[in-house]
Amino acid sequence: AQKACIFDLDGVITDTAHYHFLAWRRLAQSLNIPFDEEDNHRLKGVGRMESLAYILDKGARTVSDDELASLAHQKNKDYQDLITGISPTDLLPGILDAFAWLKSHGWLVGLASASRNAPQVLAGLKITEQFDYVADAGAIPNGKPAPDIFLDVAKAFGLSASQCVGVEDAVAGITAIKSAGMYAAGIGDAAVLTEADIVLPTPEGLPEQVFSIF
Ligand code: G16
Ligand code: MG
Repeated sequence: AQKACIFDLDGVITDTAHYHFLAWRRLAQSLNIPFDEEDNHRLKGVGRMESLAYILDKGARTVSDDELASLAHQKNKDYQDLITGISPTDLLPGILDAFAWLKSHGWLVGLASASRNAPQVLAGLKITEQFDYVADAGAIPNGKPAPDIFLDVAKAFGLSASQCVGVEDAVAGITAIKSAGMYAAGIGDAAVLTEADIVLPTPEGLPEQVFSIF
């Protein structure tokens, strides 16, 4: 049967997760709200407005709708500054090998990133053409940990969840993959990504340890 691999972007294909962290920490600091690595883990894979709501809530802060929009804009501006100049050297180890394996074995390749900046990041990395389908984060109402974005890709491929492997670095993302009923490969720390079916420290090994046995 046809199979598909559905990738997350930030933290799986390239380390933009770190740039999101820097931009959020800068925004939180400007509001005098503490922001640490643990907050960062909770926000990985979580959409822009939901992340902002989490930070404001942590600081017990309420703001007007106008200020909310301006804070979100500020974070995105900082993030976009950090990702200008992103290039193929920013691909994480093993990613190009994973794409090559998938292509040579006839799998479909999808992207399920919560980021509205995903198309620019793919273009900078020069991997846009590796994807058969890229989900439009702006068109999906329920963000991760909801399964919607992964189900959107499966639907675009005409596949059932059991034919799909999801690859994620975020706790919210692994939850989304498992709620979608898919096989979840985590990239990172097994002690953090406890819901994943398998966890690898980096994308290296995806072909041998995940795809070939699926
Ligand atoms: C990413 C990041 C999140 C970020 C979200 C929205 O998701 O992990 O930290 O808040 O996208 O990004 P933007 O503000 O660019 O729309 P993913 O799913 O690629 O890990
Ligand atoms: Mg991610």
